[in-house]
Amino acid sequence: MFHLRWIAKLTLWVLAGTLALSATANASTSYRTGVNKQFSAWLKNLRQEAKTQGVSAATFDRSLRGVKLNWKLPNLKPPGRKLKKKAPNWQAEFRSPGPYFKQSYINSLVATGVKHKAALKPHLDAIQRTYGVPPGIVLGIWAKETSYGKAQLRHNAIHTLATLGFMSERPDFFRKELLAALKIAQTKGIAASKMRSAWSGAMGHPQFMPSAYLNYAVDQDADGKADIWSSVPDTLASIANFLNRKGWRGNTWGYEVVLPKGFDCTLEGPDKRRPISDWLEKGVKRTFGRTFSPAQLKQQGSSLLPAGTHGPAFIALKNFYVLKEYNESDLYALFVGHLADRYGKNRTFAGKWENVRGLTRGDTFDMQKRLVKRGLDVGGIDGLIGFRSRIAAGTYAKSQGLQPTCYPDKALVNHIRKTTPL
Ligand SMILES: [Ca+2]
Repeated sequence: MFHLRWIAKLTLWVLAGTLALSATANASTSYRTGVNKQFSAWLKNLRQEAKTQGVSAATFDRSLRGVKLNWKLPNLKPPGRKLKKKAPNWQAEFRSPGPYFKQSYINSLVATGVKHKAALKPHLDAIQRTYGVPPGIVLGIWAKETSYGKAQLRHNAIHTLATLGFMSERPDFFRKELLAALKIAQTKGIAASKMRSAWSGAMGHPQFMPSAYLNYAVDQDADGKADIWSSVPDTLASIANFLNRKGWRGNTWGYEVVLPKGFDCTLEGPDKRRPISDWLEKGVKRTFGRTFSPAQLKQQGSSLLPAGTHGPAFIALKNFYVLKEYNESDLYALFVGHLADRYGKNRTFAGKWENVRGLTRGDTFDMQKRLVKRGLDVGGIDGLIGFRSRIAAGTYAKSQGLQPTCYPDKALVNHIRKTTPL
């Protein structure tokens, strides 16, 4: 009896569950039908705007034929719903900067890059003559963006931008990029189906957004098209043109250096740049016993300490900050510069990246709030350690009579908690 009753109960429960599920499915289907209708209206409106910007109805219809909302993209904000964004993991421990420069990864990029450098020499030389950007830097960006064009670009730029322009965290930004992509299809001889991109709409080997393509892509192989999807010369020249226009001048991004004992790590950052000769007067030296030429001594350089005093130190030239125009991370710019150096002589950093783990993102967030309360500039309370947070941590340590390392650790965070209540 009991057994039968149990089965009956279970059946009811399964039935109820199925009904509830199908009700949810129906609600979800009708919700999506509604959203698809809004998307169609949005496209109609966009078609008009595109027309006023010179995109013909034929180009528009051809480029967006069969477009569907892609519900799998990250950070979507569908109409009437909340942003589906992954919240920062405040419990997550920071990785130290060291693993970003994994030697096996760099060595494999160097091996491939050296081959490309030899095979592409005539193109790279011509590009350097025109844009003044050395081969290693151009190859370094190509490597970092798409592994020298090997990375798979899984999206059609126009289709992914249509979803992001319609329902994402930054709809205006992506809508403008979508219009720029349509202009490329209209005026640059590139078919929409050819414009392969990452989910974000970053296109081709150099990962240009469509507006960057319109501003910086060039036709190096003179076939009439700036083809950053299948022409390597066009790709490399487009990267070089971007860097030239952002202000790249000369041969290098900066130099690894050795700091003297007791060096003031709070002197980091682009607003404290000074001639390299001044840094030498403070006891800074080049690594591996190298010296600076008289011309180099006159260059303006900033001290750069991605792991504070717990890692290699660098003098960054203005060109380093040009690389940050490509991607705003210090580590990205350093990676490209370091890789460029290694195509010449494959030698790793002289300094050692120490393990500086132990802090969570929440710890850093909390520390930043307290440092701001003390009137220090942390460059934004975001739980991330940029150079302004490093300087603020160092400045705090100095004010407390502690030895500054300019990279926060548990002991420093606890010290700040005690002295600076919120
Ligand atoms: Ca071309």
